[in-house]
Amino acid sequence: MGGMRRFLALAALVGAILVHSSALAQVVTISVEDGLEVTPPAVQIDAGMTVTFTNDGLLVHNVVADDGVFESPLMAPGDSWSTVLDVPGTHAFHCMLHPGLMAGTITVR
Ligand SMILES: [Cu+2]
Repeated sequence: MGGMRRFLALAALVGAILVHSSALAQVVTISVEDGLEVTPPAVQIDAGMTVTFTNDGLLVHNVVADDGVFESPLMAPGDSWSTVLDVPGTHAFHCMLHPGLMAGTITVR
């Protein structure tokens, strides 16, 4: 009885770890910084993956897709914002506060 319960608890734990690690693999992080740059400037993802933008600078930034596929709120330093992208194509994006300076692309396969 006790052994079976332990086995089930262990199986649940292993399952939770597997689900967690596969979820992590579906996330791409893009760093937005005050050097008015985006790192990396171009990423490729599979449809349905999550893109997380982090503001690693000291100024407020945001990210807006030129084609309107996504638009983040303003991000204070240290903030991050995530979106799931499932529209295939290359989506250029920029920072509303620093147009022409901060830009990148996300290609969704
Ligand atoms: Cu900016």
